[in-house]
Amino acid sequence: MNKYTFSLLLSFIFLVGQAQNSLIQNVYGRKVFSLNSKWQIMVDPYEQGFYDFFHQEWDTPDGNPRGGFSKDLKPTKKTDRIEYGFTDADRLFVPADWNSQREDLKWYEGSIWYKQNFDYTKKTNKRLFVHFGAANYEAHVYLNGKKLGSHKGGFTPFNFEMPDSTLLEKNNVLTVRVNNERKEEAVPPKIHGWYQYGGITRDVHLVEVNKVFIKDYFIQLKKGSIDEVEGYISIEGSTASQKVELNIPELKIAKTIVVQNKTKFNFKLAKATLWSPENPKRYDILLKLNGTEIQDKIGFRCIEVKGSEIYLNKKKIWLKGICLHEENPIKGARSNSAEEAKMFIASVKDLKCNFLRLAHYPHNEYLIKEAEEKGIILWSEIPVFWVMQWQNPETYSVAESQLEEMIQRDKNRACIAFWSVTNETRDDAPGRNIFIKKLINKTRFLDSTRLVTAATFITGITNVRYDVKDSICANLDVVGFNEYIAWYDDKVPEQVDAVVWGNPYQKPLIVSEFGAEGSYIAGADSATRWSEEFQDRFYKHHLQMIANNGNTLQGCAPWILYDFRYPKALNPNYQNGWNRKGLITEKGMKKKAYFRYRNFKSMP
Ligand code: GCB
Repeated sequence: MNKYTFSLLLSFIFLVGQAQNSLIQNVYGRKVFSLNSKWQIMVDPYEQGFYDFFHQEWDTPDGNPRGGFSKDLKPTKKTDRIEYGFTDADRLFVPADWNSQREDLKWYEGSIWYKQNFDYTKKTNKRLFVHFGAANYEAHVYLNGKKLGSHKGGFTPFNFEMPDSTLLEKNNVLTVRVNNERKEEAVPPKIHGWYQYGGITRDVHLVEVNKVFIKDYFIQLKKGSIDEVEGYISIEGSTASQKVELNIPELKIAKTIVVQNKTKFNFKLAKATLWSPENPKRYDILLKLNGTEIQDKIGFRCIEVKGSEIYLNKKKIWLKGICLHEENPIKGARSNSAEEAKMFIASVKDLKCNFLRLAHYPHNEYLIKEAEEKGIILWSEIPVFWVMQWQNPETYSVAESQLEEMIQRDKNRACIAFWSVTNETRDDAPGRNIFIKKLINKTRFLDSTRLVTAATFITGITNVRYDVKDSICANLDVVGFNEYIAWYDDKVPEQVDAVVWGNPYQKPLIVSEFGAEGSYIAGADSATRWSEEFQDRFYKHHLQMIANNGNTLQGCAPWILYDFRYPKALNPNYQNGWNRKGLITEKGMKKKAYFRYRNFKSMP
């Protein structure tokens, strides 16, 4: 047995032992109790909470750990020796990264244990789940000392059922070990392009559902159609058929759909206003089973490729975009709130963009919903990034589960037009193409209505004519490429004007990144690298090049809206830990290139 077969076997045993419960669709539209607040914590760099003295996990296959911090033991007699304890003095906000909450945790990469107590009145006809919007990177979750499950991947949701047999009426103890160590085999890998914020970074909810409940649903226009809805509903808790009522009051649509396990349906939409950046119309949707209602707001739109062009609602569209990390630059912290989402989307609108590339991982739901409401088309991606362990089955399985969770969460959002499977990975790395092509196929299997894309890797050119070349392009619907001509090579911005992009795959091409660093430097001119003036000059020529190639290129998303924390940015004069390719500084100041890009008109 080689190393990888062995690790496949191990991951299989692991998955069987602690399967994550499949995701509940749209928790925000259901009956939930928020667990957002300050949680007690223990910083555990030596992993005492998870391993015993001989480095064996305290966890056991039957879900009943032999010891460790999940037990939350307290001394009861003066002879007791317990070398740990949660206290009120040590607390952190949830949701939030830990790095920005305490100076001593700024660079911490390891484990922190979280604890929260809650009361819950048990009801015979109900089931209770705990749902995490995200925890970076690996989370192990326990209720009253029993293991509920674990999850890998820092940007996608997961939930576990809390069984009646483990739940108490008073003082339930929920403990979570979150570990954010960077690892070669992880997704993203050890060296990636952003700050490794750790912690429970998105909302935590208790979700109460009926014994028999609607677990999942998909309601979107059928691929290529502007008036036919095609979808499915799936029920959990019974194999008998159930009557689900589906209502779209504004369109006077009231259907009763008989659902058994997972049932597909379709119906025509008469006279619906389609969702678009100009008119981001959404309809209230109600789904009801046995008197319990789920609420959603859904937009209907059709996104397609014809030849090498992109069409929205049967009309050709050009995507003027920008890239964004999920970071509040002003706080230097992960963002996860409706207010921050409003701030980001307001900047995107002010730049006169209709498109946003969410780099380099799925962003929080507040952002997606704000984009949906304000009419911004999104590109959402998984962190399959740079140098990965392409031949490690566990790495593939974590990438695929993040893809599934991303699509599962956002598949009813009209604003999402693109699922992206990778950013800047090498065509010639052994195993890479098999890995990526499997992800592309999986994406199409999970959602046939959207376009599959990727940001391919181009650092510079040798002459003025350039053809995007990457073996995965043949499998994509839309080809993204990142280019940094005149930043990461020895060209000067003026040489960019003459660049001509070829299109060997005859598919829509999007410049998914271009950018240069720009800081305020007193007395600098446009020849001064690192200066705002240089960045503006760089934009001038890249925008000219894009305009010259307007028929070949179907959109662009410059890198990036805000300066962001970047551990690779070690230039002591201009960077100091910040990637300065933003159009807005971390203090909120707009740079010169911001205004130039704002004035750039989308192509016809
Ligand atoms: C890239 C990466 C992005 C980096 C950027 C840079 O190509 O996709 O994550 O931040 O370059 O600043 O070099």
